[in-house]
Amino acid sequence: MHLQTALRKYFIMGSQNCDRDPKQVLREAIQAGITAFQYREKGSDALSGNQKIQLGKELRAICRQHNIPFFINDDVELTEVLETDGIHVGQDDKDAKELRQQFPNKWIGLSVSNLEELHASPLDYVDYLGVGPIFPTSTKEDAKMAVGTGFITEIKRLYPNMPIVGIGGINTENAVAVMEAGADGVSVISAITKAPDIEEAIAKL
Ligand code: 3NM
Repeated sequence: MHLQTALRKYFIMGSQNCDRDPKQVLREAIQAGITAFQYREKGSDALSGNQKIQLGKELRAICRQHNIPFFINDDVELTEVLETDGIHVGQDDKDAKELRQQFPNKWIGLSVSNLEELHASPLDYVDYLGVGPIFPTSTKEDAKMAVGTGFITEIKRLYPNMPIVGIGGINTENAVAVMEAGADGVSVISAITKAPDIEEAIAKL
């Protein structure tokens, strides 16, 4: 799959985001039309060790079965164990240049929250940027300040060829503004995991 196509409806989830079986949530989201998935076990309620690996294997298998690109958040070891299509890292995680050397053929995504981070980032080594939080969010415990959709337009002006996905507080109502600002896609957690109707939510994103 082409990366820009994959970014269009990019679902991120870990067990801590679900109040029911994450495998079932992922299956429903795939059925409803997500274009990529990121496994992100993070925060105080996250799984670790073998439990994290086991759920990762199950979610990876579901994505493989349906041809949905599978990304891992931050975890270099699981990138190898799960044979992911890509890895997404934050500013404080492993350096993108080193990752590129280690994984020449995987997609590498990097989070960017402001201009300072953008200018300090090794953009030559990443395949896409996760830009946000665009809107305020309570899903991420240490989220930075919301930047608004204008930051997406600004990055696209500076780097027209860099694929961008907006993240943070994006929902069925405001996703259109993120796309209109120039994003290639929207990445969401709670807009899907907390949706009363997953099918309807994903159709609107
Ligand atoms: N990263 P929701 S915001 C995982 O700004 C994540 O880099 C962010 O969850 C960033 O869609 C965020 O529920 C949480 O707001 C996104």
